[in-house]
Amino acid sequence: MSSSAERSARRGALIVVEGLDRAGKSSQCEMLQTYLAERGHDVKYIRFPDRTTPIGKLIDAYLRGSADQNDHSIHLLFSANRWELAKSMQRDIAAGISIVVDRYSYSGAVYSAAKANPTLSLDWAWQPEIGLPQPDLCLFLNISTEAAAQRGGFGEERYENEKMQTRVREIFRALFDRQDKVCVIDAGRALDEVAKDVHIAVEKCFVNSSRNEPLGTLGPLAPRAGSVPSLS
Ligand code: DGP
Repeated sequence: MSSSAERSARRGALIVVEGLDRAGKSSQCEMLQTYLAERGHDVKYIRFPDRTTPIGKLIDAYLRGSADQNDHSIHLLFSANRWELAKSMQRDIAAGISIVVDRYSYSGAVYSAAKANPTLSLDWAWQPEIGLPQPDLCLFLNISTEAAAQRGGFGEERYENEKMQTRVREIFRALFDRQDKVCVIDAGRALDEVAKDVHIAVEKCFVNSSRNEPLGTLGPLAPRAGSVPSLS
């Protein structure tokens, strides 16, 4: 089989970029999309929440503060917003298209659990994510809360305050202790330096990934145990 035939026979990769607000996710996603396209990969970019769907419009109003929602209801709407796209993501991946995703189930579980609502634990929050497409790689752009706060625009939406972001950062750490396929990248540096590490991690994923197997689905969280990956 020729290399181009091999490439088209292989499924695409599902690559998620996560991080605090203002960690630089959107810039890195854009740069990664360009990087992959320039190397001959078919690639798409999507972001969650997708504010264009009817559910996304409810989420948008909630985030901007023009509508209120019960913590559990909004949590399930965020998840439903991902489920809306699940089938088309699976179709694209099967057709050999790689997808770069700006936020995913990890933000979904973490931001809701960070509200410290006693009936909305991380484990509860993860449940509706089970069965969604399983990323081949989750890149966590790690930045301190203080550094994120200093970047432009912080404070415009509902969760953009230091108290919430500090909780979010702690809970990402707890979640990633219970997940594999996560790569933590120091995002407190210049864009190009961060991009270099992103590209190295993605190249490794392309070489090592189980892309000869069909795309998996997210399963339950591993039990709480083991060492905590360092985010410092
Ligand atoms: P962004 O468009 O990436 O700036 O995300 C908007 C905000 O929504 C951001 O503060 C993170 C938060 N967010 C993203 N996904 C979810 C989710 O699934 N659940 C909750 N509760 N918050 C989320």
